[in-house]
Amino acid sequence: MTVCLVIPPSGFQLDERVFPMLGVLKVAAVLERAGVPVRVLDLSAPVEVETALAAELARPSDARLLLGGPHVTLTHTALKAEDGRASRALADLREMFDVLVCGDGEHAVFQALEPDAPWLINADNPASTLFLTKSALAASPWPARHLIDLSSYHYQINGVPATSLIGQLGCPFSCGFCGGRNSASFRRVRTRPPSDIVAEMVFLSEHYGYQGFMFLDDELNVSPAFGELLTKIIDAQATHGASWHLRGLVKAELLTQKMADQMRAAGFQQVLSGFESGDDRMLTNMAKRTTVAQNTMACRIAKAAGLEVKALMSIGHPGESAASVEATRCWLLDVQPDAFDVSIITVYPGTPYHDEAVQTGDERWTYTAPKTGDRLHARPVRQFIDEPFYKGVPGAYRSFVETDALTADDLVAARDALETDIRGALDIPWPSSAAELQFEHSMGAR
Ligand code: B12
Ligand code: SF4
Repeated sequence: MTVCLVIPPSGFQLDERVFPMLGVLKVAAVLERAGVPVRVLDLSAPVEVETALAAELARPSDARLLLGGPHVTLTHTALKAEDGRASRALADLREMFDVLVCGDGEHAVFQALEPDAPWLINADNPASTLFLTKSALAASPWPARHLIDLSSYHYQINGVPATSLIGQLGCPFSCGFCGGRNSASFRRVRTRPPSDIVAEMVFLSEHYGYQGFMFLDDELNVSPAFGELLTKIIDAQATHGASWHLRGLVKAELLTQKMADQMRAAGFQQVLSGFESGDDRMLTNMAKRTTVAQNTMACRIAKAAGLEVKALMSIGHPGESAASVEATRCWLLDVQPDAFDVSIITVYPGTPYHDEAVQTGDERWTYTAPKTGDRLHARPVRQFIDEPFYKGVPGAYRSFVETDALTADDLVAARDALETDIRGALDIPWPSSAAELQFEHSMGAR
């Protein structure tokens, strides 16, 4: 039996070769380690899609089709607060695939390959042996990057060739727009041993020549082991005579001056943070557990350490209004980030905004913020039809949400105006390359 893992193309990204898909490559790595013949079909570059499809997707009729990854995990998680939408969404997936795998794929994939595999394998459950414990995560192989053409991926951090890696899984917070707050895989912090993370960085640097690393962890500083990781990164560079450029996300109110200074010493050039809004009521409504003042302080701390700040902002929260968007504009002008982006929230299954909403109309669900009673109305995203992207082709932005004060079109207009205004005022250029245009997003390449 040969397993072919497919990295799917994304409908809206013209150039996807920025960050390789680490989850698929992790699954490839465990299969390879177990001696299962495995190939990765990387359809993430449109230029190759047609040829690849023609050549490779003529799959044998008895081949089993598996689906794993965050979307199936989150759709399954949404069943916990079921009102009919989640089972319909899961049924749609079931219609297209033979086996759905929720949660960590490292052990679950072997069950999915058994001849009598059930249609759903749930590894997103800490009571299951399929859920990776911290030690199982530590023992799991690094992503099998050698199975793709890594040289065709192009990403730089301040001029040095860079690639991505994951140091830890999970975030304990419960922001209303964020997927997985009811899912152990997404919520429970599982940290790889700092020495293993650093060994992967050394390998990537020695084997592929990377000098830059983007940490795709949700929030680096929710882990108590972050300080130890930074120390080990500093030591590794001294040992190997290297000078790495790093980027990663931090939770604003947890950023201390000592931490920021240590991050800078470790080679961090920029921190990204989901400040989201310049309006305290919006921060309350989204359960961000931070305030505007704390966000401002985080920017000052980062800048004092010599770190650039990328502010990840979003609009379209419960109760969003022209006044709250204006507060966000004023806040950005006040803190003057080095880079920023503004997205409109999309309500996905597995987020509190989705799971805690009630139907209030034909194709309309309403989430009410518990503390203020402010409302957010969303229409369901049809995963295989809609393209709920944050920023793909410029000018093609759409909103799937509205508030009592702002319609979907108002939100799009407010977002576009906010971005144009702030870029102009702070002299922050628009992304120029195709890769930047397509990957500028809350985890953005820029
Ligand atoms: C990095 C990242 C990105 C990067 C991806 C870059 C890249 N190519 O890797 C970028 C910036 C491009 C991105 C974009 C988007 N993202 Co994003 N992203 C993430 C993030 C932070 C980490 C993903 C990751 O690498 N995880 C680590 C790997 C090891 O885990 P994994 O991928 O889940 O894989 C494991 C399992 O899922 C499983 N598995 C995965 N694939 C397979 C396949 C098989 C066959 C099997 C058996 C198992 C299996 O096994 C793996 C190992 O355990 C996640 C949040 C998170 N914590 O996961 C959000 C997340 C995946 N993103 C999300 C969203 C919403 C988006 C956007 C739609 C945002 C937008 N509106 O534009 C876009 C969509 C892009 C697209 N391709 O269509 C949501 C997904 C919601 C959903 N229902 O799918 C998440 C979960 C964030 C959240 N908490 O809400 N994202
Ligand atoms: S947005 Fe960030 S802080 Fe909030 S729950 Fe998601 S990962 Fe955690």
